Amino acid sequence: KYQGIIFDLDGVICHTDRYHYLAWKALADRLGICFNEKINNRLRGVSRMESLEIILSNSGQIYTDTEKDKLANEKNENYRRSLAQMTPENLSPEVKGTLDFLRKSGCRLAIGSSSKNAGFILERIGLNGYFDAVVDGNQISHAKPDPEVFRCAARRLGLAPENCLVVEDALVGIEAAVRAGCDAAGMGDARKSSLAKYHLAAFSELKEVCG
Ligand code: B16
Ligand code: MG
Repeated sequence: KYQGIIFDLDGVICHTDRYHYLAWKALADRLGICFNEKINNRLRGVSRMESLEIILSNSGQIYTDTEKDKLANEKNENYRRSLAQMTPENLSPEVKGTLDFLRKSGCRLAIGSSSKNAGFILERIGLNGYFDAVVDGNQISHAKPDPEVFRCAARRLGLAPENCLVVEDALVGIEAAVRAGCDAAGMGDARKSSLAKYHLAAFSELKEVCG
């Protein structure tokens, strides 16, 4: 049984991954760069600037650092307009019910996200102050697949990584979890990961894994 569960945010707790996709798509369309769902899967868990680099690598053009900063800001402003419209209704009863169940069964719960908008998202969906620890893109210097975010989350829970399960939708996130010394459960795109110990078809399956 795991003493701690560390959740990725975008694509696991809520579907902000869709808003990331739409905001990057709007930017890519404006610049005339090819962008689709398949390329989008490579952005999961990856930092904002690294995501931009992946998109621009299909442009055949060179952009200066100042131009890149502007483009990343344009995308982030668009993305935050979507986030601002979120409400606690955007947190599914399945996810909330499962989190409450896991907490009642004695698990400590944390967020381990690459996003610098994690605090804003948690506030929008009514989970501000819910988790025992929140580690996000503002507190780490190396994004997934680096293990930093999950090592830090386990430490903040006061637990050894081997007593923690990480729940992820990104292949790089599963890699980060395993490198941190945690077990990993893959959802969505990360369900196909051979590094994941569990492959979840639904979030509520965590009740069987951890209950
Ligand atoms: P931001 P996660 C990640 O969050 C997203 O999966 C990834 O697509 C995004 O580029 C990254 O956060 C940075 O997000 O631009 O909001 O700082 O999945 O690790 O919770
Ligand atoms: Mg994710």
